[in-house]
Amino acid sequence: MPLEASARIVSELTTRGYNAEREAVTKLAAAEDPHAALERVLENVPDDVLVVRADHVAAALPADGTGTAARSDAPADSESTPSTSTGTDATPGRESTESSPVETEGSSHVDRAADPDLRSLEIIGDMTGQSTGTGEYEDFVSVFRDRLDRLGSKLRGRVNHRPASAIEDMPGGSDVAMVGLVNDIRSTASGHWLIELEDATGTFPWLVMKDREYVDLVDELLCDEVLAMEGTLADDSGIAFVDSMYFPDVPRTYEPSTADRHVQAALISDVHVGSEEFMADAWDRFADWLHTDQARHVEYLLIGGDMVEGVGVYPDQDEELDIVDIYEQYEAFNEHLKKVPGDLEIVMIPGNHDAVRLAEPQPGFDEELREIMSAHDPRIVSNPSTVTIEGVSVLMYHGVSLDEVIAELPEEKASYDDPHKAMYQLLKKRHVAPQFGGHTRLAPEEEDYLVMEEVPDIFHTGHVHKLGFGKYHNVLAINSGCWQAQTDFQKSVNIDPDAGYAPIVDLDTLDVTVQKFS
Ligand code: D5M
Ligand code: FE
Ligand code: ZN
Repeated sequence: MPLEASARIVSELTTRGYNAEREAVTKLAAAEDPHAALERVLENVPDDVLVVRADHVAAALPADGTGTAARSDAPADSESTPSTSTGTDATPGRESTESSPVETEGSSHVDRAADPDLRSLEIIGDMTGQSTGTGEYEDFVSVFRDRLDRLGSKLRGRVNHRPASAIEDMPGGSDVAMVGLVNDIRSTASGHWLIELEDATGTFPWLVMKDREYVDLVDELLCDEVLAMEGTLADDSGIAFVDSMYFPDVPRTYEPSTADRHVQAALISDVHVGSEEFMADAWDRFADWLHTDQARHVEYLLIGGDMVEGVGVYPDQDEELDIVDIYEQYEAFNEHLKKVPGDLEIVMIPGNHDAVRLAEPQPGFDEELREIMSAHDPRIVSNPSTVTIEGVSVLMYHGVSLDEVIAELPEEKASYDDPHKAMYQLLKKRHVAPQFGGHTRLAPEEEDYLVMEEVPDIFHTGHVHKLGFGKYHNVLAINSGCWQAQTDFQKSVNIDPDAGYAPIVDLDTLDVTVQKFS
């Protein structure tokens, strides 16, 4: 069956508000005149049907599948073609559809390769509705204390650490170690590096000599990340010379979990509906493809934020808006979401263009927006959240901190062209947004939801509108591109977005294939 014909059929059906069984599409594509056949089938399906089934096609077309013949032979009045009642006679070999009562868009699971009962989906770390922060100074103290406690516990067993306040009382020349938050990074007049570490007792300065191997690591440091340093105390005990640095990191031997059947997930982000640059055609091709045989193993769709373009996100953004009302943008997004198969499990987090608070963690959309985006009943959770699908944990984070990592680190360690390498840095720091105060805004909560307490099997981000993926200590990092063509701003700063791609992950092997729709 030519894929193109079925894609066209699916597209035609979805624009008219129908989903279809794969077998129905196959039958239509095989008709002599698929377009005419489709018209005839739609004339014949009962009004309440949202999913076109193979038996609807069989009943409306003659058994030899020639759509044109059926049309020319058929009476113009198609109200009640006698043979439409069961369909079983005209569809040899087809399983009975006795257990399909009134259909809804969500019931088109027959499209997929496997039984939906095999699916499993669990959310961890969704802070929607859990926000306790008041934005007061004390909240900042508690969130950083929690960060230090939790990431520090991953380091304390590895070094013989002392609190900052105790180090200055130790004799000069002692071996010493400390676990702390990076408070300040400065270069000295002589080209060395001075790094101030902070813990619950105070701060202590650590010096990295310019000729040491660790100078290279200093390039990677961000303020507010947690690490351990080991070294030798100066004679006056006022500073320590760094011999070793330790990061919370992902163990090199990490073994990710995989699904025990062949099942796939599509990981996307940055749809930006409402922008003049939203690529509706590419989206439609993606949605159509999801209905085809090639996509029959794709059972999960993860959307990593920036569903819509939003309003007032950046200066002069309104000049490129196609839809100016934020609610209308979400309504349009929902219309586009409707085009994907109704039997996908969809998980969505917000991004910086979405109508939730900008500071991270961002709670999932409010009730009003959930109501609007209800096509296919998506799971709506906070940014970040971890979703475990078929045993594979996926840490979903929109990715605003990637701008920060890319700006601060040398090109070879983090760049827009290799966004996954910037993600490796976040995995190494075990925190999705270590540095506070620049691009990344932090809403202080009692606990630091941005810490990667557990190692994810897959780390999924978006935001920088570049596609890139790779493995870091066996963790699959994917940054998922976008569905928005280059904006004026992006042109002015030379960001060339990867728009209209969908990375597809095999959950049983963690292999990635990229489907292109632009
Ligand atoms: O972000 C898309 C990418 O473009 C991300 O790397 C930020 C950057 N960007 C886009 N517009 C601006 C403005 N006006 N200032 C700074 N950085 C920008 P997105 O979240 O999709 O806009
Ligand atoms: Fe975006
Ligand atoms: Zn973004």
